[in-house]
Amino acid sequence: MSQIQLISSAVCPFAQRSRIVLAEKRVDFELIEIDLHQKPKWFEKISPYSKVPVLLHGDAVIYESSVINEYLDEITSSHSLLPSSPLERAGARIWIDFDNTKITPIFYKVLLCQDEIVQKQLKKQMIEHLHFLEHEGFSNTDSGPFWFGRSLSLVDIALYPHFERFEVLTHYRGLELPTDCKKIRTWLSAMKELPSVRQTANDDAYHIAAYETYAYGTASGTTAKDMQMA
Ligand SMILES: N[C@@H](CCC(=O)N[C@@H](CS)C(=O)NCC(=O)O)C(=O)O
Repeated sequence: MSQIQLISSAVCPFAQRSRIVLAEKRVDFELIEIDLHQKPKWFEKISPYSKVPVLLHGDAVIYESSVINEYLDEITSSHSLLPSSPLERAGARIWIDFDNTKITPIFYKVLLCQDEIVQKQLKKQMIEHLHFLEHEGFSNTDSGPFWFGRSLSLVDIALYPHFERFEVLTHYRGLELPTDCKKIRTWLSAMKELPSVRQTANDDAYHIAAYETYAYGTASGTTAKDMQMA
């Protein structure tokens, strides 16, 4: 296999998804960390959205964490992180999409919003999404803690990083992971024990500091702008 390089940043939850996949699939790769506040010129040239993660595989440039993760899953021969049946694979992609289009944008909106009345509505929406995930999504977990029971999948990996950062919402916005989201809580504890997650994880204090500019409305990066409009 040609040389694989992942352009990443330690703070980035989306890059963390791809780092977990690389670790799970035991891919030999080079990690290139960049400072998102001072993006190198070479990065701006190769990254169409000016965002990490970007995967370089030989001459190919692949971006968007969900796309990178499926690509990595397909080019590596070890156990797949997607189920074998097309129907179950479709189900996995639906929930990865749910994370990308519902949970992730609300996470940032709650944090970026400076108006307390709107914050309240956004927090309510987040709780609705969490209950939907708990009741409609985590339905296969009777045989194990992960999305598809015993085996880890790309759904778990897509969801995990923003749950690792949930304390940021508690700290800045008083939003807690609801106690009745029992399946999510059990799943989160199991995820935190995985070696691939431990290698890429940071603690609450790290994340709280990393999101300070979002919480005080001074973040000026591409992600903050995109999420305001999402
Ligand atoms: N949808 C993208 C999101 C990637 C993203 O937003 N990355 C952030 C870091 S967490 C970034 O590079 N932002 C650049 C900036 O804010 O200027 C993915 O899944 O890869």
